[in-house]
Amino acid sequence: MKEEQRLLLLHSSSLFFPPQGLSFPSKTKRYFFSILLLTKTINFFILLFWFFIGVKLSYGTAGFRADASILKSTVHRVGILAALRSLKTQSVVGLMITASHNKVTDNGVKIVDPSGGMLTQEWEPFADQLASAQTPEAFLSLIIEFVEKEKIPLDGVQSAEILLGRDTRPSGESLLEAAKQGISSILGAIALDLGILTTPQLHWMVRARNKGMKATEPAYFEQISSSFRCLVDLIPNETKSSKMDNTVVVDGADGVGGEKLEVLKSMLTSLVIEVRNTGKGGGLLNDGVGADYLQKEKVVPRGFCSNDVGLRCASLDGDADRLVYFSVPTSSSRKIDLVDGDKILSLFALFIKEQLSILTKEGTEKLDNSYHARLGVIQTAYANGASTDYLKQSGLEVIFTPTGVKHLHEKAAQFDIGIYFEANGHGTILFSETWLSWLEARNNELGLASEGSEQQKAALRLLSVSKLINQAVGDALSCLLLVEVILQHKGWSIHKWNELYQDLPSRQLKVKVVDRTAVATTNAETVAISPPGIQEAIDAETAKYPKGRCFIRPSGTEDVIRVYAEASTQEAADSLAGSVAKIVDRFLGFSSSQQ
Ligand code: NG1
Ligand code: ZN
Repeated sequence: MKEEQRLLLLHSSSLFFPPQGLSFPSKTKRYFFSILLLTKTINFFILLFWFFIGVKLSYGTAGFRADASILKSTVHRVGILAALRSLKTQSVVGLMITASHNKVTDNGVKIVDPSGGMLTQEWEPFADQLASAQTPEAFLSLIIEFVEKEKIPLDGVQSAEILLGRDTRPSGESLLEAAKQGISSILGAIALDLGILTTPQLHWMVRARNKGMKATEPAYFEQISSSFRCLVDLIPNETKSSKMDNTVVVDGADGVGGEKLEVLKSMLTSLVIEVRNTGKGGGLLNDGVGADYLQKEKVVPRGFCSNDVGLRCASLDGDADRLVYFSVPTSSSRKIDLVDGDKILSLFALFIKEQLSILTKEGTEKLDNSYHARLGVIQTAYANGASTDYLKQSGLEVIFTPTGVKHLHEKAAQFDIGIYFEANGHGTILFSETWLSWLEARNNELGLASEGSEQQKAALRLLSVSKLINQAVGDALSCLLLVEVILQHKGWSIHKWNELYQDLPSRQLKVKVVDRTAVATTNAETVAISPPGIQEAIDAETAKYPKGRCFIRPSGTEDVIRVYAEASTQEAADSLAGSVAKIVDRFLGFSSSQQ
């Protein structure tokens, strides 16, 4: 490494030293610490302080997340990491500042890989090491070692480019500055600040840039609105004429999604979108609103009321990568009928399967029907058991992966068409390049042989879906448009859709424990292999409940153990989750469990 580069890194990291968790609220403390910095015992004190604070960040399910006040140094380091990733891959990467559905005082940072997906898992351990380096020198030697091991061209000759985005959190601006400083401490690295974006927009833009496509916000809106309009044009005449309500009311969670949806809605035909909780009315982000709140609490969000009984409503999370639907069944209760990610998945899977079978039906002579797309559906253990049964009964191949988009996405990419969703509403449909090329060719053939035929319409619909739906990551805005157009295509109300199957009652709890890493799991996180004996205790409890299913796992985004339980009645699911939370407490915890 060049001396100039070494000094730049050392200087830049010193500015953000000490590391996360050690932010100083007052000038006095800062002064006190600069004295400490001069002593030879610094490492000892820092470690001691660090130890007592007990904050250990890990890259987790979705990057680093914590209270925003302790994140500056971490974000600065992730800026450096993003620049290294760009140099290594010789491609554009992204850096997003968001804590998604978490409370407004939290924030987070994650890297978007050149493909538009999450940072490669191979780099996660290095991210963890960087985040917990205790001195600028230790930090620098970690980088030197890693750069050598990965053969990263860190000579200032190669250039690196990082696209930056953030959600609407007030802490976002200063954290973004820290990221920029991190990036600028790598010679040849350039940061391009794209301002406030939804997380999926940034993923989309990184992917587009690396494919040589236009990677601007207008290009994003143009692609999803035009493919939506194509799908609307392809709605069968029988259902077009049905008296379906084409209005959807959307809860924007007082985050970035609402304001982006306001732009998008003006570019659509045949759909009226009313956005509430846009973030402009002074409402607090994710507070009593948003997809995560609805999925967990199953009650009417702020801004909705008894006048909304029967309407088709949807809700985004704070950075618009999750989507759930709901309706208010009666004016006398705050309860909602939730249509979660599993049901969005089911709707998408039905539609895709239907179009595939039209496309490949026998009868059109001299055309190549031979490519039968392999369609896969990917879920996690949090998927409602009733959804899995329904999908399997519908003849679909269902696969389970551990929690976290990176796992689901990776699995889905192994199919010609892979549909993945988390119950919380995060998901998308991936189309393989090979299959899309075949589809393009098939569409051309059909155009010549039987233009306007049902088969060609099916090909066009599938091509439009592949453009509408975000190929990089789950995207609430594009999923919303796809749900809406499929409902119009089928002439279904939200109630008809919700009746596809009935959810098994479930309950999710979180339990604070001394050390959540003490729980290790296997089998797509459904079996705990440590601490010893805990799984046996959980099994014994679960066996007491008809249709009982229960598992525990450490959260990747919060310092808790999550407990998930299903059973034949809500009381039973609540009771099973409660008993297992107590087991977790007994094996690992202090004594407190909360939802
Ligand atoms: P953790 O905190 O690891 O459970 C949560 C969600 C994930 C995913 C990430 C990223 C649940 C049970 N877990 O992860 O599905 O969305 O956040 O935001 O919903
Ligand atoms: Zn999110």
